[in-house]
Amino acid sequence: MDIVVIIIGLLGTAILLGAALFWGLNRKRTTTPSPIAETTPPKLPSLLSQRLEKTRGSILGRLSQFLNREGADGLSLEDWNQIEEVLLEADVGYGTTQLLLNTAKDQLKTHKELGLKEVLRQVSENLFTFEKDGFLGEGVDKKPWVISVVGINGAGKTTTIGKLAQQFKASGKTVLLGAVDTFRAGAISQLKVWADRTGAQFITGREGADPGAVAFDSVTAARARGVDVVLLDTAGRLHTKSNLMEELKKIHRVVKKVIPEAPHETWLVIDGTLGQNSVVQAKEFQKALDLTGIIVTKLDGTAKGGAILAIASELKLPIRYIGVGESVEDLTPFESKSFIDAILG
Ligand SMILES: Nc1nc2c(ncn2[C@@H]2O[C@H](COP(=O)(O)OP(=O)(O)OP(=O)(O)O)[C@@H](O)[C@H]2O)c(=O)[nH]1
Ligand SMILES: [Mg+2]
Repeated sequence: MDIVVIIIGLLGTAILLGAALFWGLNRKRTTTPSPIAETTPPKLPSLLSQRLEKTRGSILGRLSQFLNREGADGLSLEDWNQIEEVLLEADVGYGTTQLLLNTAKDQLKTHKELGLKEVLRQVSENLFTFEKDGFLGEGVDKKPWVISVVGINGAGKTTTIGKLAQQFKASGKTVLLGAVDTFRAGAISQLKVWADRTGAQFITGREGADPGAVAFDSVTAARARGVDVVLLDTAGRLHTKSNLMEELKKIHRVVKKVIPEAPHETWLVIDGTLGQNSVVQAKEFQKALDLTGIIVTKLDGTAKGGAILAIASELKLPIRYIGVGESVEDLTPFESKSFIDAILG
């Protein structure tokens, strides 16, 4: 009997305590909202700004004291020299820096109400106006749409192809990856991993097989199977090795035997950490091949992202995508406005 009374007593106490706790918590939540919930959350920099943090630091971080100055009188000769130094150190390149600064000075003279930031933003954006930004989905009406991906060793070609395959698949396209790099040990299996991961079809030859033959087989198979997009992963090569550049031309000639207007796109992948040095290489590729676009990778780990301005203005080619990390989603169609916003704030 005593035990029953004790148990009932304990249960009663527990219920009362529980109710009090519940009421207390609820009251706290409903009647006294926390000050954090009432204030607007701090504005986070966009994901792109975060990924471009180092370049942002090297440009915005060092230019911020000048960016709000208005009109030509707002900046002294010494200021302009400092601005020039910042742009050169951010790998914008000598010619492009002069072009930007001269145009900016002219603009500030005629538009006294404008600040340096707006002017730099406008003149930078004008460097990118020769063709539509980005690529995904655009023009892919020919089947198969053949994209040849070229560039120096380690630029990020194979990884970029994997990311592209994922994005094309996600937009409902069928994809075939052609492992034309039969030269480097491990290159075929590296691409095969991406094919398996993304569910793309895969064509290759033996290690050391003729790259032209693999390109031929890839495009022929894609046409026979009604595949939407073919991505050809070519072997990395130095722009100075003329025999290897000839090999690329040969690959393209062979592809034309199957589809005369292919490759529809030839994208040069540039390692963004090389900064200004990449412009010379890119020009050599441009001399040898009909490049239709540029992809700049590894912008997440470098302060040299300003080189994109030099690449765009000197090569006069559209930047199709930028790589801002190693995982599949870290390839984004290039959009000049967002890029400039991300580095100029
Ligand atoms: N951080 C970062 N790393 C990248 C990016 N793109 C590629 N990488 C890395 O760069 C390295 C080289 O990439 P690959 O795709 O093998 O380069 P590749 O041009 O195919 O190289 P080769 O076939 O030897 O000519 C790998 O470790 C990639 O993970 C990027 O946007 N950001
Ligand atoms: Mg590769």
